[in-house]
Amino acid sequence: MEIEDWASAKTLAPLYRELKDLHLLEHVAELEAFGFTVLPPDAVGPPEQHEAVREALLRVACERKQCSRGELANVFRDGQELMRFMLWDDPLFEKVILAPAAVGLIEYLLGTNCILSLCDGWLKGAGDASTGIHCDWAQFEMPTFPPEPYTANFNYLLSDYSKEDGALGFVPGSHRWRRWPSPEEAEYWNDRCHPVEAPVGSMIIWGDHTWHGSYPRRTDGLRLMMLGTYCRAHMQTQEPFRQTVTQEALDRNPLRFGRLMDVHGAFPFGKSPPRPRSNRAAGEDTPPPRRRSYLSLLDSEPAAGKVRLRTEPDYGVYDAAFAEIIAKKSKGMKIQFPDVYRAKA
Ligand SMILES: O=C(O)CCC(=O)C(=O)O
Repeated sequence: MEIEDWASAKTLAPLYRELKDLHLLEHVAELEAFGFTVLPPDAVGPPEQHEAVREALLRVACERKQCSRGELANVFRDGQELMRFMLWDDPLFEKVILAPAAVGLIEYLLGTNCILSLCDGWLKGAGDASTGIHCDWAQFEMPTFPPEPYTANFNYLLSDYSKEDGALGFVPGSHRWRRWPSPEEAEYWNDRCHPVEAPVGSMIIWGDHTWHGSYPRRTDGLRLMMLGTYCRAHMQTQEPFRQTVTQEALDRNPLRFGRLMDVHGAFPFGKSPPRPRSNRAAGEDTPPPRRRSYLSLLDSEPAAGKVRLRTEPDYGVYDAAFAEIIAKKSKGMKIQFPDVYRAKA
């Protein structure tokens, strides 16, 4: 059928059309049915990209561990490490977190205004290290999950994955159970979960309801992976991208990157009425893209000034003059809450 811009479906309609054009609908169905899906390497990027990202990860790991390339396998023997906050360690990682197929599927799970929560490397050596069965739902005061995930991940495989290689494994269909595994269930599934066997360059995508863990690596060398976690736009991110992004990074990347960095996020409010976080506020002519508009997955044009760094107001100051203007404007007006049913084009 023809997917129109139905107001009720909001930005899901243009996203769906792009996912269809990119031949990704089968992955959407796998996410719905089983709670995870695997993108083949050619849907993620060319072989040179996989090789270059792998090299960058190894370079950063050597810098952080202060060791040579040849020593890394020993450093991680019988162990593993989630290397945190990698995004700014190599400009290549900016490309990774924008990978259209992965971000498209993640936007399907979290909404097209989702933001980046973390960007990490993961290295695991030969030996007994593994990850126990869990799910990534982290609203610990909400023990029964809503139908929708709040966060979603990609794992970008930078070495081949098999059970012997220490692959990630899933409990297919567990996302529908909408709860954490009990310790007994986690134990049960530890060596019964389905291992993802896939070549370097693949990306595994899943939402935070799906139970998963990993097998120990029984082959020599390192299992290498990059992990991206995205979250719903109202959430606190796990790593400080909004606080550390530079104007240069916003300029060299497409508009979607600024959204992923949450530079236009509305919160927090201070004492004064909130001012629109626009480029006009920064003294510029071009308005930024509206927070609710759809941004194409395929747009790769550098934003080049169209998105500006966030300017933080003095939260403790009450701007009486501005409050007066807002009060006058709204006299006799009904307070309008965002119309969640209308697509903002
Ligand atoms: O690969 C692993 O050991 C586990 C990965 C994982 O749990 C994750 O990326 O959330």
